[in-house]
Amino acid sequence: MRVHVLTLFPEMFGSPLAAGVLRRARELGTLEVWVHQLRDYAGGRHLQVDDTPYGGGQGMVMKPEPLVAAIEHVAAADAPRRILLSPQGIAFSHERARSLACERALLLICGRYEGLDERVKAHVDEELSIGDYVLSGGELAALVVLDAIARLLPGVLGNAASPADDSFATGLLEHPQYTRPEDFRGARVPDVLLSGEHAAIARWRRQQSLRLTLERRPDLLAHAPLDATDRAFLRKLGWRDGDGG
Ligand code: 9D3
Repeated sequence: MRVHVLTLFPEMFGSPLAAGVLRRARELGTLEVWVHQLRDYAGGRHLQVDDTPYGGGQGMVMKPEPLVAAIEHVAAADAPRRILLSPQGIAFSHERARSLACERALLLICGRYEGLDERVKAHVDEELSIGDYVLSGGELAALVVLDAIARLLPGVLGNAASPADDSFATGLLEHPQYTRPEDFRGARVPDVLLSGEHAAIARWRRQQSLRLTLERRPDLLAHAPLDATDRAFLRKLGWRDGDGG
């Protein structure tokens, strides 16, 4: 997959792309990332990319000309899916990551200032937000989206950690994990995990997942694939089918 990024802060992408999964995906040749400086597409003596808002108000708005010139220049090469990171976007999700991982090329457009001229939106395919909090620009959101997609590309994780086992892939929060030592400052690893009884371990993990999801993210239970045993266990904990959306 080829991913283009359009930003006023290319330097924000250096370290994240040079470590971990993103580095690995690039080394494998599975992922190619091209970061473009938006200012290179600005005109005038001052290479201005922003201006005051029509109608008045606080802050600055990104001008349409540099953004659209950059989008058109980058998109001419390999017709990427054009994605604008924006607080007004649709909520990014693992499901969205999975479907974007099937694209041949993406263009991630990062805004700054109070936002961008509305007319730019006619030149993008979709708008994504990564959550209900205010960031100072789209760059960190683009990196979040890129990380979530890169780990789904074929061969990036290897067999050890299959993305199919991910939480949100199973629709539930993950069960707790333990490693050595058996006793850490008096806190012991649950006996069942030391028992070697694979069926009992699987049951315990499933129940922990269900318990944690009910406690923290009951909204997930509405869409999680639950069997009759799961439902019976959840009902014992006070869950009523239909709870939490
Ligand atoms: C003053 C009103 N704000 C809109 C909610 C202005 C504003 C805040 C933050 C305009 C742009 C930004 C910068 N944020 C992003 O570009 C962004 C973002 C975010 O702030 N939260 C979650 N996801 C995203 S994706 C891009």
